[in-house]
Amino acid sequence: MTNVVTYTLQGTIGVIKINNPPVNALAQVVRQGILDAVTAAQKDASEAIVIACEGRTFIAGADITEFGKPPKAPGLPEVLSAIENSTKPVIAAIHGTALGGGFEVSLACHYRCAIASAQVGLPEVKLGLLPGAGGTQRVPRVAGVKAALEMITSGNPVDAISAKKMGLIDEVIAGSDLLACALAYAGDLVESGAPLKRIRDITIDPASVEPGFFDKARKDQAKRARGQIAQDRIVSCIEAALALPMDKGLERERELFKELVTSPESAAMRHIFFAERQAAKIKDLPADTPTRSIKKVAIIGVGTMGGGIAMCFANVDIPVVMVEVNSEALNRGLGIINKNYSITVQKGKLPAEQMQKRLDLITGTTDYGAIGDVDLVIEAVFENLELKKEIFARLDKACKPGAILATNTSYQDVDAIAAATGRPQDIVGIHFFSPANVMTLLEVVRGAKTANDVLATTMLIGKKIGKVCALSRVCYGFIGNRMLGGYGREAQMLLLDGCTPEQVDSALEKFGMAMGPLAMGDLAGLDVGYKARQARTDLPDDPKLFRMGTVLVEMGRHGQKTGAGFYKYDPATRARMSDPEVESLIKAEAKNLGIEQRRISEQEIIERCLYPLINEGARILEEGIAQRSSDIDVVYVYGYAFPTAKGGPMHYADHVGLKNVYDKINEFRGRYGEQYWKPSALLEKLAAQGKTFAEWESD
Ligand code: T1G
Ligand code: NAD
Repeated sequence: MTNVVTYTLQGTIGVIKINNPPVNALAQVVRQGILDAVTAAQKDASEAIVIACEGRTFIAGADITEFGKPPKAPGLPEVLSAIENSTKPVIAAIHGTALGGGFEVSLACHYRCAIASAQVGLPEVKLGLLPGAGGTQRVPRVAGVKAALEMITSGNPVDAISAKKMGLIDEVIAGSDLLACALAYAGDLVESGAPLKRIRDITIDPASVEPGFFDKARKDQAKRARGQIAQDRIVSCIEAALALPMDKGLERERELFKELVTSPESAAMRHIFFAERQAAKIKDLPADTPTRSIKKVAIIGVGTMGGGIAMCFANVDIPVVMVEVNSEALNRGLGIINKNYSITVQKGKLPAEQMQKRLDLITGTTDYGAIGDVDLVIEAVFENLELKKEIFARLDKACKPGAILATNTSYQDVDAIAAATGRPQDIVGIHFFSPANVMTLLEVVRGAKTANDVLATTMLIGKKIGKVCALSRVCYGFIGNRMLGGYGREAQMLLLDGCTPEQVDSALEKFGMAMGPLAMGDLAGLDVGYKARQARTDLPDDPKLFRMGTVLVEMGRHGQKTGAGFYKYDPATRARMSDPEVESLIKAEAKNLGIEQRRISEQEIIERCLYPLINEGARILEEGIAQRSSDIDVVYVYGYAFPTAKGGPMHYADHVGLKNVYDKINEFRGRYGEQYWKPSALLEKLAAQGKTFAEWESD
């Protein structure tokens, strides 16, 4: 027995205790330990066995770091059949999150008890996998086929009380001392002569689903899979649970699990799992860097972004003061917040009293004097550097020493904004994505003088409001928007070369992007990009550059907000429709520019849009703007809906092979010119060395 898994006899109950921080993942040593303990318990005086965990949670799944490596014995199925075939009742005592293989361990037990705050779930689909140790066969036997399908294809956890209603948990423990209660529960089971209740012995009523149920389920899953394949395989497993005897069903599940665990989709999604956690770590910041307490927040400007940002803080019970130029703008902004919460309540996703509680936390003013006591200010006024500098100079006077002053700018120079104050160490960029209360990403922009505790505090408060944070140094557009330039440019160049807007967007959507670049432009507003380009002085003097965007804006077609842009939009459903008028406009412009149009393959569309993005990502690494290539992947997956099943642009490039990417960029350089297609030095070097971005580490 190791100190990771211990086995003791407490009275007549054998207790298997797992202690494998941080989340008791089922590493080989844990699997071996459980197997040894269950085997030992069969021969000793115990009358029942309790499996419990130390630390913050019950087993949170298989050890994801072991995937992609040669499997080590014992396999989890072997451990689970030892539990299930135990001659003495085995009880799982659950706290925290029993997830994936951890929940499957408990489902192999004869009984499950949990504290009320516990959660259980099978999140494998979020890693491009499926429950590979009986979850797809045991859950439908207990909770029914439909509930199992929802639980396993969504991967979302279920709280203990709901799990009890579903039959997945037998006992919700009222007390706080889980082990004591579990021992008592085990004792009661022994005393009452409770049977060895094995889920595998339950048969599923074939009439519990209507004919064609699984075909419909496959179609539904395919609609929202965006390049993921796990959902489809999960439907097949649950179908097998209904059609096959348990052992055949387990075999089928294992087969499909093995297919997924070796798939590039799952490798990409596991990459993002760890990349997200890595991104939260700032390399040169000691883990024990002190943080400042954030008890009250102010937001300057209650426009599109300000309102959503306020909701993020009110949602975690932090009071917010909104500051606007006048009461009309203030009431408009507060009105939008109220409307957004009402919609969430109407959808049944938020209790009305919760809405009121959050609204009560949000107040408004036009007086900067009213924010002297806040701990954090986030500025979200018009995207104009001079205006932002003016506001920060005012904040410098109005706010208490030690308050963090942040800007939500999308592009502007955070150091220039900091220089407008006498406290540049307290200035940081906190770049939310629209809609701010929905999008998960937060780009934290580190100024040249930003203090370590300000950075550590910003990363921490970002996690507290449910965001995934990634660090960027100061440059125009930081990581995400800077890389987007080439992606958007080529999408419009492809129109002049012969594509229709639908051809460009559907190629990227088939690749897995939630929305193609031209439709995304229509959503954000073509005028936003147009104004930003008008303000820039460093763009090449090329009549082809963003030509169609300019033509459409000057015609008043600003996108969804004017009902037409690259597409026209159904006023009722907002559905996009191809517009022959735009297609003839494109042909006319191409003719004016002397461009001979031609048929263009989907592959070329994808390469011409994604490779500039990857190339700029490599420059961003070279310049130290991003700490690691996986941070860039996190930015794109959580900020720009890049498909998780591709792992982000840098992971995708590594998957394609940097030599291939480099060669293709060079080919485009030859065809379309040096100014847009010069390979970055880092890409050139790594391609020559046969290395990957993941292997490259900044010094
Ligand atoms: N394996 C390895 N490491 C893990 C891990 C796991 N399953 N879960 C977490 N970690 C690490 C994580 O990288 C981080 O490390 C630290 O633990 C804390 O995590 C056969 C195939 C449990 C809800 O998908 O959802 O079982 O950065 O920062 O916010 O059917 O972690 O500190 O070095 O996320 O409190 C299924 C994954 C696996 C659950 C805790 N299980 N984990 O959240 O902490 S597949 C999962 C989580 C499987 C079987 C299949 C969360 C959490 P570091 P954290 P947290
Ligand atoms: P917006 O035009 O919708 O709102 C700006 C608000 O600021 C308006 O309500 C205006 O009244 C207010 N304001 C202007 N001057 C002010 C002052 N002196 N004091 C107080 N309030 C003032 O703009 P937005 O889209 O919310 O963008 C705000 C900032 O967020 C910009 O820097 C923008 O680049 C950035 N941003 C926008 C998005 C997006 O998708 N819209 C995404 C990320 C970041």
